[in-house]
Amino acid sequence: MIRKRKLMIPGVDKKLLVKDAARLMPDMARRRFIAGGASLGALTLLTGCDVLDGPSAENLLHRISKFNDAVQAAIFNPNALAPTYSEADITRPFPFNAYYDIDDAPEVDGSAWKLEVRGLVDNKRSWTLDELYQLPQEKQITRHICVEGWSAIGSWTGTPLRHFLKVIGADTSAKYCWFQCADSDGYNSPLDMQTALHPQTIMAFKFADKVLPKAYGYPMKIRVPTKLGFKNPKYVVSMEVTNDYKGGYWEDQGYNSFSGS
Ligand SMILES: Nc1nc2c(c(=O)[nH]1)N[C@H]1C(S)=C(S)[C@@H](COP(=O)(O)O)O[C@H]1N2
Ligand SMILES: [Mo]
Repeated sequence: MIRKRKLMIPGVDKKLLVKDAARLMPDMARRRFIAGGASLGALTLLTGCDVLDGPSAENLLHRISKFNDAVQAAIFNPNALAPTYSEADITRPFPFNAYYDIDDAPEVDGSAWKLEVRGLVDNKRSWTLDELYQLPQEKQITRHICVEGWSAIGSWTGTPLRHFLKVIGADTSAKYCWFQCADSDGYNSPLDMQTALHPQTIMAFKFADKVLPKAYGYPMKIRVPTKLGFKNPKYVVSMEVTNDYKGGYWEDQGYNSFSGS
């Protein structure tokens, strides 16, 4: 039974919602939810419901109460595809988010920028933006989900990371791709290799069909629709293929590195 309670903004008790949701889950889903950090964002990933409004918070608990074996199989399949949307679903304006204000976002000079490639790869040379633009690109319209529980649908275009990993001769039996960003106080994030090889994980160069704007990570953002927003590094300057867990900006502050499906 779902207890009726006034949920979400205003007067939302996030902790209670997360607890209620976990209580309703079958064991397997609960384990995955906890492995993913048991956040509002993880709830959004699991259910597809945007948590930060009243009706959908109730809808979310209702959906969880109906989780069955098929849903569980999907949740536990690391190759499951994130849902895709139409142009009409795109959130406008798309939110900016970082640990600083938009005015303090890194100003990257695209003509001088190079993507450094390090670690367990055959070819460690750096890549200019023009060289990267020659690689095949795909467009996706997917939902970006922040760990705090907000989400927004956006359109990103870029090169599947698995294609790039092949081109550079990466050892895909390694555990992580670790990304470093241009932010002045640093930002980095490790991505598990299985997710790096996921067909929807892309090196995004465009947002809404235009060159990725400064706000959203110019010149390159790793777009990972199966993971929470903080696992989507913007302003990427280097990638290291490695077996070492090197931590990440939010991961080091207690956010779960798994944070996704
Ligand atoms: N370099 C860098 N990447 C980052 C962040 C950041 O502060 N710096 N914030 C992360 C978080 S928490 C979110 S929700 C998304 C926000 O992306 P957006 O500004 O395109 O909405 O970027 C992620 N990637
Ligand atoms: Mo986020």
